[in-house]
Amino acid sequence: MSVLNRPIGVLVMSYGTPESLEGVEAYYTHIRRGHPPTPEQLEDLTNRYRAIVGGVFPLRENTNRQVEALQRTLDEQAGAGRFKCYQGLKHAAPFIEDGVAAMAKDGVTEAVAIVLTPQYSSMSVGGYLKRAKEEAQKHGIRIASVESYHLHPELISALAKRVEAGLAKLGEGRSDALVLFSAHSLPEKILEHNDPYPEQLLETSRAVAEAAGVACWQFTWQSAGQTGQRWLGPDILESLERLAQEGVRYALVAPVGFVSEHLEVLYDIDIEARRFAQERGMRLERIDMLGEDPQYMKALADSVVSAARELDS
Ligand code: FEC
Repeated sequence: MSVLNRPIGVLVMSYGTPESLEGVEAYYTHIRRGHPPTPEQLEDLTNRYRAIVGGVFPLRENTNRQVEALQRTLDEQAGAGRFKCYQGLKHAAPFIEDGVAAMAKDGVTEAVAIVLTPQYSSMSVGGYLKRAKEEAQKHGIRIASVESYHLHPELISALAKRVEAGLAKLGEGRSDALVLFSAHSLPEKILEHNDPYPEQLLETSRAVAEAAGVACWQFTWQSAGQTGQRWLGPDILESLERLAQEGVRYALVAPVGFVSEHLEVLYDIDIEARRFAQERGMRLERIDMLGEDPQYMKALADSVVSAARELDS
């Protein structure tokens, strides 16, 4: 029987966010691999969450909606019942291991693991997949994985449309605007092992710029951690400082390493970077995030269906 004739579990993985302001400490401790944050670090993070939403954590609902939309897209594309989606989060419940256990409980024996972020790094997507595979092995589930889909034509087209709409927000400034593609920074040590993350991000940015007809663009990092190590740069604030000195007055940020609205977008770009730009006489706008965009869902569904074919071999 072909693999496409039996139900296959789809472990859809995302970062995770706290349940409430009281849950921030446990969440932060998990991110820090069991080391609790100092009171100052905890206060800083709690204040950032307060600044964006005052106690609501948008990533939770956004991820729920994305997983539901992917299920609908897979049902349409492959037929209802062929795939069943389960959620697995990196730093919050339901954790990756909970998602795999839920599949096992339902009798799933074959599955595809996919992370919602499009570009691969050994430190990000690689870490999610390792946990998924280890847990699947314990339950006797055969698992195929999607490592990246950063150049899928539907993803590029969805992002290009958002760049075009974002430039339109700048009105007359659009013709002088610079598009600043961005993604979460990682410690520089990933470069020691030829990690594909920086190159994949540049490839996504280049393809989106080309599809949107944008000639004036740069790539920058954002949201680096305060860990004492060197992180990939330049950071978005350094880039904005330099651009302001060069006379750039309009910038559109396109965070192509993120797929929904959450802290790193709503605080780091919409509050911190925007204020920083304004103080330097620049106007900064951001593209709308992908959320449940049908083209993004198609990119995810195509990636799942082609990974599922590996289960046959
Ligand atoms: O809205 C939310 O509640 C969560 C937003 C959020 C997303 C996200 C995505 C990525 N991260 C990545 C790497 C790191 C590394 C560290 C790290 C730390 C944090 C902290 C918070 C946080 N991250 Fe995150 N990240 C989000 C939130 N991240 C909060 C802790 C405080 C801070 O630094 O602000 C450093 C860990 C360490 O201490 O060793 C590394 C990467 C992504 C994008 C890919 C993905 O979605 O998985 C890479 C969303």
